Amino acid sequence: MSHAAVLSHTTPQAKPLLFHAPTWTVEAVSALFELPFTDLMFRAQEALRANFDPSAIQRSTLLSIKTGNCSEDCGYCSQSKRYQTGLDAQPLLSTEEVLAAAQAAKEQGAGRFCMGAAWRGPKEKDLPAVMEMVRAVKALGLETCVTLGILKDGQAEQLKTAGLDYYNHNLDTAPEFYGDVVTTHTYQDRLDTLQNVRGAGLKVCSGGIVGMGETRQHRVGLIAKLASLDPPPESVPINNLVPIPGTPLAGSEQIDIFEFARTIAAARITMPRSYVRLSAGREQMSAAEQALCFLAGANSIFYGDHLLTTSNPQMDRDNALFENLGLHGV
Ligand code: SAM
Ligand code: DTB
Ligand code: SF4
Repeated sequence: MSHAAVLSHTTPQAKPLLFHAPTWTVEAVSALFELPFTDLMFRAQEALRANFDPSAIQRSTLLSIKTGNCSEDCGYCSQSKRYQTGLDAQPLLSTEEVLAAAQAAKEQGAGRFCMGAAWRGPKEKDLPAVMEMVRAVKALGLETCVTLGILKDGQAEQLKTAGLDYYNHNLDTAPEFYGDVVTTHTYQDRLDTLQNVRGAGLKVCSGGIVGMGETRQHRVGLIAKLASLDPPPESVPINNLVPIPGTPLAGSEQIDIFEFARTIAAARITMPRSYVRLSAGREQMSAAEQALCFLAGANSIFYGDHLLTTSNPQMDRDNALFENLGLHGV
């Protein structure tokens, strides 16, 4: 060992007094994407194994509690009222309906129940009903998550008092591409909501979508932005675009599976203690493609026959996949 190396291991100055997570610049994330594929997978497995049981997969079940008729123009979404997607809109479900779905999810083995509403954001009059749902689901012993859009000051605190664990609000893509996908709200609106959620002491679930016609640099930008949130989100959903006929992004070119796996690996390496979720788009993937995503460091899935308005693999198919790969759900 060189003198300098010995010094750096023994001098007190070499030991930082406080632990600081590394800051992930766009350049540093870009360098990860450029690695040879097998090196990237290896780095992702190292990061996963340093922090998690690599064969334990967190399972969240989704329910759409209010469907369609949304004022926003997100170019990927079946629920915007601006696009003819043939969706059957539904007003807010009752707590009884939500509770029955949560009970079934619990019996099937889900650990978390996520409730999604097609709102720009909740109105004051909407919150008490959602809070009642959160209380009821929490009382079943499930972790709770809601995704309701942009929150106004004080709303995150109200949800916290109802026992909410996680708030999902995705950054979805890089800041410079966001305006190509959505024009009715801004990237800054999304960052502000994430800050409100953090400020209320809730756990953050935030990720994005790939396959919207973005460049690799935009995928890099998304991961760098998520990883630079301080602290980073506890849960990071990576969605593969589910093309919805009638939406502006319906004709986007499908992303190459290796590029998708690279995005998952970059999320794993830059946010090593977070759950990285292989999210929408799983139904269109083969078992081998999903296994590649687990090798890339994904350790969470949506579990249940439905996402919000589109379908997800049947639970018995997922159970068979887990059995085959020696994975277990948590
Ligand atoms: N309205 C709220 C909002 O926009 O934050 C919550 C529901 S919204 C449907 C939640 C997330 O689902 C979006 O941010 C996006 O990441 C994802 N999503 C929606 N449609 C999708 C699609 N067609 N393919 C992949 N992901 C999609
Ligand atoms: C997330 O990142 N993906 C979920 C959840 N958070 C709310 C939603 C996926 C939606 C896929 C298209 C649909 O079913 O409408
Ligand atoms: Fe509305 Fe959310 Fe869909 Fe955007 S993603 S149109 S805000 S439901």
